[in-house]
Amino acid sequence: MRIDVLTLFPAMFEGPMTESMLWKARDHHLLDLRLHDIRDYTTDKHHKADDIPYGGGGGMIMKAEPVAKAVEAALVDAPAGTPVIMMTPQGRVFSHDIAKELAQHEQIILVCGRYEGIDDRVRELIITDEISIGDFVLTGGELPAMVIIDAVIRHIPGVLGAEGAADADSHADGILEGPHYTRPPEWRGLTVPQVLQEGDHAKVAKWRREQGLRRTWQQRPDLLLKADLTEDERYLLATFANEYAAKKR
Ligand code: 4H4
Repeated sequence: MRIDVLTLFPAMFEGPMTESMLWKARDHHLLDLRLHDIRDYTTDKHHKADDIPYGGGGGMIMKAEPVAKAVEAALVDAPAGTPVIMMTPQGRVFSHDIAKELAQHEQIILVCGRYEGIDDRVRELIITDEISIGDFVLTGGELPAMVIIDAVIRHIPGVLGAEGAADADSHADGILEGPHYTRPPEWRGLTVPQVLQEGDHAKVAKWRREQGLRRTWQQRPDLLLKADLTEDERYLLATFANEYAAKKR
């Protein structure tokens, strides 16, 4: 998979994009990450990539032409339908499902805004998707781009090693993962659940699913409204509610 990142600050990507899983993905040619400095596409002698907003209001807005030229350069030889994604608080909120959707493409282009955003004519003419990583405003789209890259590459076969591991992630099937443990079996008076120590795969899988349901019920009950649950699992949730009610009495 190829990911093009258009940014005014390519150096921001050097650390995170050269560590562990991301580096392995690039080293194994599973990820072709290309950074483009938008400033390279300015044409004036001051390499101006931003300007004051029409109508006043303070702050600066990224100029349309350098961004458009950078996108056009990244789109050379790109497959038809390659997503050109702008990270913005106004976008659809990023999720596991969106990460999986984006991972299906041969190439995606991530456009990192700065300042108060990008001239809206870029959004009208060039951007095909707007994604937000949450309802807050950051100083730039670079960190959201790194979040998106990290989540998307988990769905590229071979990146995680254990095939299908991304499908076992929290949110993969609509609920959270349960607890994880490693050695030692006892630590500061807390013991690893016996079922995990015994290692019966079927029992472990059942325990993990139940623990995921319990954690989802406790931490993110909203997810349960959309999750695909069996009758037994719905019954189990009712027992959690009864346990909780009994404790409250
Ligand atoms: C873009 C700030 C648009 C404000 C930006 C606007 C996020 C986010 C983000 C730098 C850029 C900010 N990107 N998820 N949250 N004028 N990006 O904050 O639309 O308010 O992805 S604006």
